[in-house]
Amino acid sequence: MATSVSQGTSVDLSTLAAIERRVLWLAVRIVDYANRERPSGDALKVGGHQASSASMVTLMTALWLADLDARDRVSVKPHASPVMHALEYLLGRLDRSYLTRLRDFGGLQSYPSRSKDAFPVDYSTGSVGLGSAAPLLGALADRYVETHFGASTGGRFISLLGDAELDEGNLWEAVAEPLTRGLGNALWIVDLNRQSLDRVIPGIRAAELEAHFRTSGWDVIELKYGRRLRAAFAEDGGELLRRRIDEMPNEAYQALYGASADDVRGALLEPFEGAERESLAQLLDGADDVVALVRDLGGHDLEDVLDALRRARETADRPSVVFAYTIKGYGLEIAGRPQNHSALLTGAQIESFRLEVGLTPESEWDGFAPGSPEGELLEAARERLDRGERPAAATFAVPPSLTDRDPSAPISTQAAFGRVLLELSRVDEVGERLVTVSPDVAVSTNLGGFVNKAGVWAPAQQPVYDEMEDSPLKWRVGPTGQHVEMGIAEMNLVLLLGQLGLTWDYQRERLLPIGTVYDPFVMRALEGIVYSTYSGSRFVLVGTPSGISLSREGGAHQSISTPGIGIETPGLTYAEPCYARELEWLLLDALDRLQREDGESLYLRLSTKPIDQAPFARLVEDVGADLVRPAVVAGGFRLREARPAAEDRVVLATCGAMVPETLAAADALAEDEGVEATVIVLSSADRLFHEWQRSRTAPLRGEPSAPSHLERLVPASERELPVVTVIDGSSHALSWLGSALGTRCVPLGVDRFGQTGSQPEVYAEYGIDPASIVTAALVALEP
Ligand SMILES: Cc1ncc(C[n+]2csc(CCOP(=O)(O)OP(=O)(O)O)c2C)c(N)n1
Ligand SMILES: [Mg+2]
Repeated sequence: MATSVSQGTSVDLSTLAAIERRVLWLAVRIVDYANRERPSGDALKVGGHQASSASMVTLMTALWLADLDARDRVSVKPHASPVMHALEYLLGRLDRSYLTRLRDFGGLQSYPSRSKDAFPVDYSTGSVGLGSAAPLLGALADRYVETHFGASTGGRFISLLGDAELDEGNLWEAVAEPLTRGLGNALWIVDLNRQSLDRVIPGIRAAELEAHFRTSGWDVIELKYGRRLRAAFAEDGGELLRRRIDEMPNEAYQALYGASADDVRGALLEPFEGAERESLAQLLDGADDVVALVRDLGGHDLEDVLDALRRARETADRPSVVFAYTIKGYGLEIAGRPQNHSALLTGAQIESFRLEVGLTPESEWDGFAPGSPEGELLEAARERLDRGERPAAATFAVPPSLTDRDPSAPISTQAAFGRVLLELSRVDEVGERLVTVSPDVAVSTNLGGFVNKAGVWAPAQQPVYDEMEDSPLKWRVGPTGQHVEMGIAEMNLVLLLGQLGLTWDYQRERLLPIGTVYDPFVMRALEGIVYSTYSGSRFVLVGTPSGISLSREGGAHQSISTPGIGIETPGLTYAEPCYARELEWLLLDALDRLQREDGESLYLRLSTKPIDQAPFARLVEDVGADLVRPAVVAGGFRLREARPAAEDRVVLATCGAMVPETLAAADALAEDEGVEATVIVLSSADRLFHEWQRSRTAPLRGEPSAPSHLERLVPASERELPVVTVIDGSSHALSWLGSALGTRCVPLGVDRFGQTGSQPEVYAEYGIDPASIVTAALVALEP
């Protein structure tokens, strides 16, 4: 019996093939049961992907059972999740009860999910391109923790992706990033079935795609023809057959599926004439089954797949990609059909498939008996894949504060961030866990000081080039560096940040990752941010500079909707401080929170506008840091008090760069209009809102509702007062405050694209200058 040596042990191929068949059955049946048998509870279709799963069954069976070990981490293309469920079940790592619970509430997730699935999933996938790029950046994060703490997983970071997924540009950004070159611990396997969701992919793109990888230094392994085709190529006329198949557009090749033997023969012979035609005709006439011959693809040949995996394993100096030619719907009636992406087998087709695999309605969910050849192969794989007990990553105590002084000169939040980071780098333990990442904007986002001190990271020491001599930047580049300098692609930045924020899980070594990006480009990176937080990653993202306060940079660089994004993204708290110490407290608190089991990430929205620190220093002096600090961290503090006796009173609520304008408006209201204003600063509108919202909705969850910070921030005596909200961003972000306080609210902010000008000019144009705030307060006061 044929065997293949893998992982130092030989795998019996016929046993592996028997399991492969069962995996196909189970994956298909898992989707089938969810759609045809389980009561759905609503009128919507349940869905699931039998054809996309079938396409990967050979690849995944070979990978799981004869190649992977406990150190490897794998990302599975979203539509092949049932294959993973079938394998995990056969390995005894997923309870049988889950097989009938695909897409059920509390059951198996539609697409692999780290946070929601009932069994350990290495990588979440779903949005094509992200889950498959993430492991490449995970391989990079692994190198980082290896060079710093000797904490590599020791394994590989593997992506299993669809061929149409390669349309997603972010994958190519990740491949092109110089830091991902040479990562021998990365492997991609492309399920090349020539079909996307809607159609057969036009043309023959594989050669072009493979060339892109080669140019970027990858080892490209092609698994194109199965052994029957290869044998046919070696015969007389075989070269013609190869040429014909190679040159045939995908649409024409795909049309051969489901065609009769005569039609297949006709299509293959079509371009040839004379002697060539005769030679190929002879070859085809001699073949036992032309239909099976043209379908003989490498991605469904277990032995070839194992050979390819072995070669990839041996390539340690650069990433590998396997182009595995497959058939979408392999082994099923829907194989290769153009519209099969969401097609489901009929009840009759399921019945005959069940018979074909030798199962009955009673035995259809069974695994293999212990002691059977299949059972033994599975047991060996289970042992190899067992990660055992892994200690939790250590946590690091963050100091309560770094300074007890406010800066005497005006300073922007962005500059203050740079200083705080530099001071943090000197703190024991915490300092060495810091890692910063920036997409070519380290200097312009004030990481320069930190980078000068901590150095730039590279896996090996780099020479210092002479031209750097006159530069204020003294960047040492080597394995002890703590700043990862990337190319401009913002998606790479946030995906790497996401992976650095998961080393507590993958390598059980905790990092405190901080990424900086120009705030408007948070939107370019947005899906990667969501991907990372959905994956349970913990990091600090700094968007700076932000808003129209970046006056001279004009509309293309002035962010508007990022506060709303921050408020609305789960797992990420948005904070927009104004003062240096406010920023320091928020950041220190975040570094503590991101280490907690139920922790979260922080998104800091900063600015380059120099801010006079005196109002905050006075507040701390008057009230005491021990009272101001918890309020800052809870999302808001009172900066200026209205005289309670005044007849006309308003509440002005603001944050970040708008605090000075709001204070000026409060003074003008008092002096010119006889109106007294309380100024509250929303250090984190996100935290303030969500805590208030949770307290309001507590009874829905059967919990008692405790007062929220908002009620402390605006006591009952002020709650009826009209409120004006002011933000350098979409006015909508703070406008909820009116309804939260149950009062009239005039929200000010930036609701049109920005433009170039001086700060006072643009503030006036967009209605967030002191005069506009005064007018808004008077409007709010009107009965
Ligand atoms: C970003 C994103 N866009 C669109 C989709 C919807 N979608 C899911 S699968 C798919 C096509 C998949 O084709 P391919 O990658 O070749 O996988 P196959 O099913 O052929 O294995 C599309 C467009 C998605 N999941 N994510
Ligand atoms: Mg495809």
